[in-house]
Amino acid sequence: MPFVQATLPYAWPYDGQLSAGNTALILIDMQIDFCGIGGYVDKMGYDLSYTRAPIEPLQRLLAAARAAGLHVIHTREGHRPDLSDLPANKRWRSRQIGTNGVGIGDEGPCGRILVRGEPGWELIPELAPLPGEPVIDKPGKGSFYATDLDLLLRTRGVRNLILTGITTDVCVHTTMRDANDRGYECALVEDCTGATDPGNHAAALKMIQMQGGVFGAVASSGPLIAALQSL
Ligand code: C5J
Repeated sequence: MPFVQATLPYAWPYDGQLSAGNTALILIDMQIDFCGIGGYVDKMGYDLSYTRAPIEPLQRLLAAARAAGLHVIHTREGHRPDLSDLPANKRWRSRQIGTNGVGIGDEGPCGRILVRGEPGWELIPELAPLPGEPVIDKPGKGSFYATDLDLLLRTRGVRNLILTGITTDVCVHTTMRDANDRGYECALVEDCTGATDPGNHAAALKMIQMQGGVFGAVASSGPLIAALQSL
């Protein structure tokens, strides 16, 4: 029974039932607005190196997942151009931190911030989806809320989720918590995720490991890739 031995706090998945058919790699919000020069996170004044750090390890993990035949699913956070799916409080709060009161839905250096169809909302070219790989458009932080992700996973017989992307403490954690409640067996890949604040990244990894793995397990890409290569 294949386990990824180097995961914390337990060898993942819990029962060794790891196969290409029952496992999906999910890449969360690897968008220009979050990790591109001039995107939303850059404009907020954060150090972009933190959200760009996962790109290279994730390229290697993505190649291994595709070679092993895993399901690969990408997500994008964004809103309709008329902003009818953007809650007023989300917009208001984003304007508090943005430069000159500019927030979600407003014009930024890469088009309107986190608006579907705008350049900044696009996935970065380094991790572009292949034809046939679903892209989930989500209006919120979690990948299940107001999307058909759960339907896609269940229809494909997926029960193990390998979670990557940005940001560790927001969209990746929200997705992991929700997935865990839905019964998915989750592993978050520490070097294939990143946060705007390294302290938050570390805390997010620590939280997962309490209570015997309260939301699942934490993996790193090296041992995970080795496990995928032996499937
Ligand atoms: C945020 C995300 N941080 N993808 N979105 O607003 O984590």
